[in-house]
Amino acid sequence: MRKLKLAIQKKGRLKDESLQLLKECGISIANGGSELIAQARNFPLELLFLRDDDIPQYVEQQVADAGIVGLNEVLEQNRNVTLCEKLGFASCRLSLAIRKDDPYTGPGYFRHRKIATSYPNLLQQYLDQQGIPAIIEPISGSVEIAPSIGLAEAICDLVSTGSTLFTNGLREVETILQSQAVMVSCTKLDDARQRILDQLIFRIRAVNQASRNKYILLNAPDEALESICALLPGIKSPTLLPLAEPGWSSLHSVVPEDTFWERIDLLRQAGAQGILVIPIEKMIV
Ligand code: PRT
Ligand code: ZN
Repeated sequence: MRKLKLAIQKKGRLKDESLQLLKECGISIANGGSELIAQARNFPLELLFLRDDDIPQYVEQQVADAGIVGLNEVLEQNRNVTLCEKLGFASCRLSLAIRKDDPYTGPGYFRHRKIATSYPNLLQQYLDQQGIPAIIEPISGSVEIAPSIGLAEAICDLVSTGSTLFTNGLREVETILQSQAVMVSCTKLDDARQRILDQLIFRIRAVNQASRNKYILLNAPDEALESICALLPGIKSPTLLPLAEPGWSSLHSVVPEDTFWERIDLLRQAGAQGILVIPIEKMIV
């Protein structure tokens, strides 16, 4: 039987969450990534464990059919691969940072200054868009120390919490890319492998939709139902069931995680009681 060869990071920030995502998709892996290659037990998938920098190239060259890698790496390398799906983890941003006490008035600050980075192509694109000539110093690691050792006046690096910049006396002044882990695939997959990839992405969407939403149950007096329903549109519309007590109903719906607390306050003001909120495991819309 045909299998989809999926490259994931061998060691590093993306590995555990890539394996966790596959697990939540119901895919069980025979070994936890100690070897170079592992097989899925219950899905036509073979995993290749690689350095993240190599994944876009291996997918382009069809050594792997698909891969999970940071969008930052895909765009920096500009390989001929298809971007299939944003995966919602390993979120970070590629930002420009300067010494914290330096006054900053805008991107013009970087004119003719030296900027150290591991992302010279993305940085060059940004500088070209801004029409700012600057000197790019490409380095492969420890970018954050470049200003303190006198290698550059500014840096362009990935930031997530901002604590690395802070500890090195730097401050973030411009974001040039929002990144996260993505699924990429080879541009010429055969039909059988494309079908497996589509099935995998279908499952990933169900898992990610579920994690962005909560299932909500509440009781409400019938006269408050109209305003409460307007606050909880759900997937199609909320489910309403009469309670044993006359004049009251139970309402079930789905609420997005990011606006959850604001809505709870509005629901209580509208008369909702006995609110239960439950995680959703999979969500197929
Ligand atoms: O060995 P291999 O080449 O496979 O791994 P790697 O060391 O090149 O990559 P790794 O594991 O560090 O990162 C893999 C991917 O994780 C990156 O390509 C990004 O897509 C994503 N990611 C998410 C990050 C971060 N967040 C991140 N914070 N990658 C790196 N960082 C670094 C950043 O470079 C800086 O040094 O963390 C520091 C900043 O973090 P904060 O939290 O202090 O802001
Ligand atoms: Zn790497």
